[in-house]
Amino acid sequence: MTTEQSPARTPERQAFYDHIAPANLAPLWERLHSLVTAEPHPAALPAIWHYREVRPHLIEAGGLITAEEATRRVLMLMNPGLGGEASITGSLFAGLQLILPGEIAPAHRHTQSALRFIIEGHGAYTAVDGERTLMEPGDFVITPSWTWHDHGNDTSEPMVWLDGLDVQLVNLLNASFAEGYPESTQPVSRPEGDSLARFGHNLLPVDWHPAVKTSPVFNYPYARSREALAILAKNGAPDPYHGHKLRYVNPATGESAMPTIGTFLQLLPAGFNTQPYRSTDGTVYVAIEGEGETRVGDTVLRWEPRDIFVVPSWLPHAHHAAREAVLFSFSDRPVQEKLGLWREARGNA
Ligand code: GTQ
Repeated sequence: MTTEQSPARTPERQAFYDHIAPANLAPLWERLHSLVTAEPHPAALPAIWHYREVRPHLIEAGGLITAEEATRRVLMLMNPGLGGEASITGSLFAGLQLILPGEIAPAHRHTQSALRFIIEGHGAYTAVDGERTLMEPGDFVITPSWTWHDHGNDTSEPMVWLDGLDVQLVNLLNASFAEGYPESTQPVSRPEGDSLARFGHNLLPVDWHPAVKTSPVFNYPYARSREALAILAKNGAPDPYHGHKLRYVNPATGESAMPTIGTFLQLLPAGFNTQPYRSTDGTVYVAIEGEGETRVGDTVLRWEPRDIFVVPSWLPHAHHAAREAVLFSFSDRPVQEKLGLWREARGNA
């Protein structure tokens, strides 16, 4: 029995529905087909934000409001299919954050986890639980749930990064808590690079046990990840569906670096076409290097470095790299995997 069509709404039935509505009751058979669909029907649409078009708006925002007054000066990437929701996919938030020279974004914490993927600028910092990390383009930086964090730019250039947060997931579950820190910046208690030394070299402190689900490494520098991809590309053939693709892991568990957001980095050799592929995790991509296009259903998204695009759940997509390309991506895949919901399909099946 498929659930594509509702039974006829006779006048007698309509009168019944009207009669029970005041009792907070409604007939499932009118809605079953839209509640339990044969396959995913995401409202989110494929979309792209070209950085060369977005950057002037960001800089304009920089003249309108300070990071301090805004708390976070972010232009949200609004999926055009989601009717003004602050979402790029059904479950995830994305925005571009600007910190101008001399500015700080004041310390606060929230139960939402955040990732930062650095787009432009060199050497501004984010501080997480007493440690600062200086950020470079391509770095993947994590703000774990409920950790104090503030951002600052002591350099002479603007700094821009892409924020990815699990806002919609946390709100769906009504599990949002947030609070401000009493000062605008938190005290620094550990030197820069401390976490990476302790946790980022395939070694762990001997008596350390993870207390939280997020990776203890909070900056995965691009220089290192890129080097791994370069060696993979030299050593063997790319996967037909993914090119050379790696996932970021929590070294303490081998699971995703963040519990709610999966993050990935892939290299597509020059001229390479991936085969059509789809999965249930709507995915946000950042083009870091190279040029190419991604076909998503009937839509073609042409990208160059710093562009951001989104592939909604279950839409077949294929990438073409005109030049050797590197893509960063993130999705809610770890959540779906933990719940036994995640699916993928290769080819157009
Ligand atoms: O940097 O803490 O894009 O709290 C949205 C909410 C960034 C942040 C966002 C946030 C932040």
